[in-house]
Amino acid sequence: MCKCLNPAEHWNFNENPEFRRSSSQISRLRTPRRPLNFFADMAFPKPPAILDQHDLRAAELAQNSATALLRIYAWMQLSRVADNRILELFRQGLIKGTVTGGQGNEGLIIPLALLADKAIDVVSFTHRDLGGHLIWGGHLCEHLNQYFANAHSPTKAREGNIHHGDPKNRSLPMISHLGSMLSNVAGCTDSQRRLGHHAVGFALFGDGGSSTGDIHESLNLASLLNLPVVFVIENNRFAYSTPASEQFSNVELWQRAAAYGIEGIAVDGTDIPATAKTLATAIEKVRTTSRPMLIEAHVLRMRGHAAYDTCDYLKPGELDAIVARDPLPKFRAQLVAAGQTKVLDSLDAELSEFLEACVKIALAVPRPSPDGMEQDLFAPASAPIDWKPTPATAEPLNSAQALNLALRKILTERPESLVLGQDIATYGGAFKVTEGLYKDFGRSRVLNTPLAESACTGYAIGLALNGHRPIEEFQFADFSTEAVTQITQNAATYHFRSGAAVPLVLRLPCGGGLTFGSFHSQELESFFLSMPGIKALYPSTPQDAFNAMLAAYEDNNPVLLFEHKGLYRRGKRPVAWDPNYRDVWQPRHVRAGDFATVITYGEMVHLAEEACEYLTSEYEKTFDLIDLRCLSPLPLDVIRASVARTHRLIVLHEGRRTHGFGAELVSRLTEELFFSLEAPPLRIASLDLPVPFAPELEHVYRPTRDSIIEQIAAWMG
Ligand SMILES: Cc1ncc(C[n+]2csc(CCOP(=O)(O)OP(=O)(O)O)c2C)c(N)n1
Repeated sequence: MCKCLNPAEHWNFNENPEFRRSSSQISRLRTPRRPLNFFADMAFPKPPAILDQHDLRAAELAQNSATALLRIYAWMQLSRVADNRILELFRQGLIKGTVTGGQGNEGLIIPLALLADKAIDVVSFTHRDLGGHLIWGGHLCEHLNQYFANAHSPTKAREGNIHHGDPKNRSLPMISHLGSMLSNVAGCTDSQRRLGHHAVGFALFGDGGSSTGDIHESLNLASLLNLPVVFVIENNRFAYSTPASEQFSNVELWQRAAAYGIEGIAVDGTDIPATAKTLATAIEKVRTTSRPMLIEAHVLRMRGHAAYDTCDYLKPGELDAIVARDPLPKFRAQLVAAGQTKVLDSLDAELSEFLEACVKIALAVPRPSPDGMEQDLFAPASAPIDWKPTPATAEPLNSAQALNLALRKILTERPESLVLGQDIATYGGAFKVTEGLYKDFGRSRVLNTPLAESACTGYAIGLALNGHRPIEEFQFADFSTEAVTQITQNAATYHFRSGAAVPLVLRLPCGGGLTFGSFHSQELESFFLSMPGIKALYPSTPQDAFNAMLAAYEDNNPVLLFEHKGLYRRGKRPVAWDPNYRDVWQPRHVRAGDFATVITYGEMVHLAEEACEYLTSEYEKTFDLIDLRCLSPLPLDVIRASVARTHRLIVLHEGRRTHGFGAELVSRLTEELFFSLEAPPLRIASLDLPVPFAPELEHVYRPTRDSIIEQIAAWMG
């Protein structure tokens, strides 16, 4: 049974009629994406009739149905000849990059994909699973378009090899970082269950991938949250050139299941009928119990890791021994023995003819155009949310309370929302920002997570892909480095490479000045924002914190919400529903002046105000002080106008100087406004050091009111 969620509570969520209403809103909000079979009405060759069937029923297997076995064979054979042909086309230079074949893996992936309920289930195929992609949907021509990276490629030729999927139909495209997709499957499957679908997730990975931390985090999370995910290890005994003996100790991988409190089994992927029957039973069990399961599938890799791999590392005869165990001829021989020779011969011929016809068509598709690449980085704006105007709070609020109020508003008005993070439930979060939410919204909406930033972020990505809108709290921004792959490689690239939106808010309590030392004080904005595809807000007042939370929430992209810890309890202000809350994506003019433009954000806004006040009274110079508020996409218009007027630029931030956010701001503005500048720009930032602990040291490390005044005064000469 679930150790974390009370199932009844979990399902209340789905029984909420308001939520059902909002599920339809959810699908409307999802970014429209060209379905994989968009070109289906174009002149695609008609597949052999047997391929009209993409499903397999357990009952058919129990009866040893000849048609069911032939269906498995047909898809296996198509997958095999397609993989072989793709390799040939690569060698002819017609496919670029590389290709990783699934020859020897079909005995697992074909029955699995046929048994899955493609209307509701979730999957992320690996680089050995072309057969699975073919079964899940789309015409063979479209899959070939992906390999040819042509104008009709489902990834718009932005991803190669087998990095495509069909997120609209819950086939989540892989990124290269092995292990990363497991938690996405877990999240998307949970989303399906929350929407009332009896879905199962299929999370596939190799024996090499089984060593990654993400695998452990994801298995633990799925077990803890009672997520119906079938985790399948495609154990072909090699990870590139590394044999299993150098990957893990001499253990059966399926036995690791016990450590997660879940069932584990092994299947022999060269025995097709047995594998199919075992999978059918296992999938049904996971579907009905909602408990995850770990399956170790013993499969073969009958070629090198990828096209270029010559397998020199294998012992003499080793590859021959592997090829001799090829499941496909073995299975064919069983069908021949059952009297199917003629059917098989004509099927083989038909499949080859179909493949050649598809190759011909895909080869004729024009090369891709770079048009739209930059526009596609971010998902388009969502439809505006009809927030209920709420009266101003009776008492003024600090930033932590303002964020809490915004979260409460979101959870109240938006049933697709949920909040997750470490210690955020009964404890209310390390900084009490989520205080009281668990009590009022329950565990299905306000979810404590284990210490697993990567899998929890991946889980949130999966939820977001299916129309939920998770808000994840990192206990300290510093720990987001544990989730760098999920944030920067996975979530941030999703729309560009697949057209799917990932509406995700990542809350990052950041900044120093509180004697928290190196690993609880950092500013990570330039670290993350050097990667494309991430939006970021950094509010400096309680009202902006409230507005930023709503604005980030409704955005269709991953948004980092930087929350300076020093601001959580710095001063209270009235906070009210603000119909112009989206203005937080633009800078705020804090004070007007004409001597120089000062650009800053976060806690530094307050220090800058004090410094400007002092400098104005001492030097009789006025400063145009701008609170940037939005760090990505960078809103430069207001700043340009100010610098064009003042002719002097000062950038102030708490992050480190080298490769800091100021470097980007200064170079952008200097590139454009060089000839209107009357002085070299001034950058004020922290030292290029880890954040030191003792207050005396941290005082020197980061800008203070006095050090800001000193540096500006020196710069003024
Ligand atoms: C996290 C990560 N590290 C390294 C790589 C480079 N790499 C690509 S495939 C591969 C081997 C994977 O082996 P396995 O998981 O057993 O899958 P197989 O290729 O054998 O199907 C490696 C090391 C990667 N993709 N991801």
